[in-house]
Amino acid sequence: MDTTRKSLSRRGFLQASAAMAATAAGVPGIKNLVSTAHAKGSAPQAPISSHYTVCDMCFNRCGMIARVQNGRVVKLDPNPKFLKSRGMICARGNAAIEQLYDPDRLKTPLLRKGERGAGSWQTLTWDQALDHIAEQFTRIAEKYTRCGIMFSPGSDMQSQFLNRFAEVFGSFNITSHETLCLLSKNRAYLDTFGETPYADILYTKYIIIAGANPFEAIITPDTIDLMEARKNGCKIVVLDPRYTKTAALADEWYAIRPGTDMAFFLALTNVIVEERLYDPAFAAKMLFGLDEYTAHVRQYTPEWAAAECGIPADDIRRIAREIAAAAPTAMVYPGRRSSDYEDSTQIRRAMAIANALLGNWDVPGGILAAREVGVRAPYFEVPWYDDNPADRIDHGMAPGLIHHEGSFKLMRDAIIKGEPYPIKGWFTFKTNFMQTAANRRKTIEMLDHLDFVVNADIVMSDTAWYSDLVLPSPSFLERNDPVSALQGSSACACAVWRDAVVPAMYESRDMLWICTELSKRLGFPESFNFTVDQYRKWQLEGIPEAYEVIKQDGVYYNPSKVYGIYFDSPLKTQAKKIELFNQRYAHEGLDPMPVYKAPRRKDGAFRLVVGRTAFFTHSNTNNALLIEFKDENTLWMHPGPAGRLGLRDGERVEVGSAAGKVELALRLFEGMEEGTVYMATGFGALSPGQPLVHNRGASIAEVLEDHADFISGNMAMHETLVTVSRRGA
Ligand SMILES: Nc1nc2c(c(=O)[nH]1)N[C@H]1C(S)=C(S)[C@@H](COP(=O)(O)OP(=O)(O)OC[C@H]3O[C@@H](n4cnc5c(=O)[nH]c(N)nc54)[C@H](O)[C@@H]3O)O[C@H]1N2
Ligand SMILES: Nc1nc2c(c(=O)[nH]1)N[C@H]1C(S)=C(S)[C@@H](COP(=O)(O)OP(=O)(O)OC[C@H]3O[C@@H](n4cnc5c(=O)[nH]c(N)nc54)[C@H](O)[C@@H]3O)O[C@H]1N2
Ligand code: SF4
Ligand SMILES: [Mo]
Repeated sequence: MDTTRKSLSRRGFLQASAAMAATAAGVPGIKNLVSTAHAKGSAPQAPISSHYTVCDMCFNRCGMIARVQNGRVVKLDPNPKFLKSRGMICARGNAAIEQLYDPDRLKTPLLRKGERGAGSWQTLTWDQALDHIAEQFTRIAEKYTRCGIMFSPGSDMQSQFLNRFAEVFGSFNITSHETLCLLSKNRAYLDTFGETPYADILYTKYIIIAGANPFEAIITPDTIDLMEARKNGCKIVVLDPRYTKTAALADEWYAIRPGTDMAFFLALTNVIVEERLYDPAFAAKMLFGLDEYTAHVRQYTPEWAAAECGIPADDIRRIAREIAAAAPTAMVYPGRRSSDYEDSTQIRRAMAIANALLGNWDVPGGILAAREVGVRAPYFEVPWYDDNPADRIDHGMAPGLIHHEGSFKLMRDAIIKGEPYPIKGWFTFKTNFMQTAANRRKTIEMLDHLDFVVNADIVMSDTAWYSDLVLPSPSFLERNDPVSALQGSSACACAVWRDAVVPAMYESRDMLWICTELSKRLGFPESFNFTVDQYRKWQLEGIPEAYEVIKQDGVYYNPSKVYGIYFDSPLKTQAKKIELFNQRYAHEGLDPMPVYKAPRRKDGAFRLVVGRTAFFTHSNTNNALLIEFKDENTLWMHPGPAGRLGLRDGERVEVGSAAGKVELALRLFEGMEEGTVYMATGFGALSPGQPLVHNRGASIAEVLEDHADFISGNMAMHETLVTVSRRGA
């Protein structure tokens, strides 16, 4: 593998950008810009063409204009017409150029020789690679049925092709990174409002943010809107065991004890119902189970909650009165990642119920349901295979499993056990479970039960490193992608597609091409007999005007009404109202209203929590520009407990849990709740193919124990208790 690093340094990158000329060839509607160097009379530079694209450095998909000179992408700018990202691209978006020209890119298909993870590879042609996959899939399907292969498409505009492929091939066992991400929150809101909501932050006047960090974990437009709302006088209250960037910009920050948010929200709603601070007309029309809920939360007083969560009772009472006074232009931020606790669905339901009592449904500054953009998934036939098992492997293992997502945590356990049936193959695309799923050793143990693992990535991730066959993918700047409907807040629901800005480099091939070629070898070519442009036109059949608009502006907005759409329609819950009391839960033996259970505690142990940094996306850390911000992760700990353990800032410590043990440097930080420790994700890579993070810092996936949210099956990543000691002590 080529590990020489010839790409631009950050300083060079900034200088090149500053001196850059831009002309508008290729993009209608973008004004010609003139090079500053040229304007000063220096030698004319090669012309620069501009091309719409959509960033893929994280799932937000912000609109971009790529500037190309001499066939190379030289600068990325925000697309000013792209409302969702409000004309912004972040540091990671800018660093996409480094991702494109990264010398560590995968270049050809590679077949493992020798042990998994030993690093011996043979170069294959694409024909050989595709024949090999077809042969292995056929062999596994014949012996273990078609469900014997698991498919894991990551977050990508082409993931729908791998989904379609899996369905036609005949496997029910599809799962995605979402089962490590937001399923608890989705489950909670589906089971309360009948919808997964969007937050109208721009207009809100009071917001409680608990278990989210939008000034670092960037979500568009929420992050930008929160900044704007703050300027407009919105009060921000943050509950986080860490003093995050969001906490730093908030009006109030509480270092809540991890795992006790439900206590806070039960007490908050106790004050709202006891003092009748809700709108009675809204309650009568929209809420189901208010009487039961009022009786239920009587026990959860602010004084009781204070003892659990560490936030003073007077503050809880005051915050409840303040937010109720600001309602309905007020909210508890629904958040996104909720792969936290075994009780996360119920914790998020307590937050959803607080929103219900604020009456903020479908109004400005409140909680809005997704709007129809009008993009549709083209219909296709799915064959029936008689010998397949009845259902997906994790069926019935969590009462609120979201069927098309499943649960990676429960599937991995089932594969290791071999029950209810064996899975022997795995196709992963653009996802890196070795780093992002809790308990790396268990992922390796699962691999020991698999005969064939194929992975498509742009670099040799840890998951690729442990695969049998690795396929080189083009980065987002090199491919033509289908239409994607984006929400963010419902006010900016839009449709986009992506055209290649530069041709695909090396031997990289996109997922549509791979699925098309495999479908020919596996006997269902009719399922992939289209070009991406034909597919886009099918997707846009309901909104044909969008096709030309996307070409012209790089984005299409569906100018539909934003507020008050669902106010007079029955909700999609069983009661057709907002369910404070969930009848289905009661029927299934689950708590119909959230019941507080104190988190586990152990003397001398700390709770390890996860969370992101502004300049990396998950495990995408091997980027020469971004690594300049932070080149190693550290263990964050409050100086109080560190002093009691005799640990000093900067020294190497061992962090151990029931899952594993790692070693890294200690960072003492006053802004930590005393029982909590934290480390960033994406370091301590096993793969030498990621030289900037290979064996650098430590992998949190090695120490995180794998627990699941009891209701949704979502990974629960804050359930790990660790001990911390001096290295070698
Ligand atoms: N410890 C810890 N674990 C976590 C989290 C955390 O905060 N801490 N967060 C959780 C959450 S919310 C999520 S969403 C998941 C995310 O989990 P993953 O989806 O596994 O996350 P990434 O690390 O982004 O992995 C993406 C992989 O895709 C590759 N890639 C990037 N671009 C392309 C491309 O264009 N084509 C192809 N084929 N590959 C590409 C990257 O090289 C990388 O290997 O992680 C979860 N796990
Ligand atoms: N820069 C950047 N932006 C991203 C991503 C990225 O990787 N990098 N990933 C994107 C993705 S996939 C997602 S899902 C979103 C995630 O967006 P968020 O959910 O906002 O992200 P996290 O960083 O996981 O924030 C969780 C916060 O909860 C805190 N916390 C831990 N335990 C508790 C607790 O018990 N109670 C409370 N109240 N707080 C607790 C953690 O310290 C952390 O600050 O971000 C997205 N945006
Ligand atoms: S938030 Fe940043 S990395 Fe994510 S899509 Fe937008 S510009 Fe790209
Ligand atoms: Mo996520």
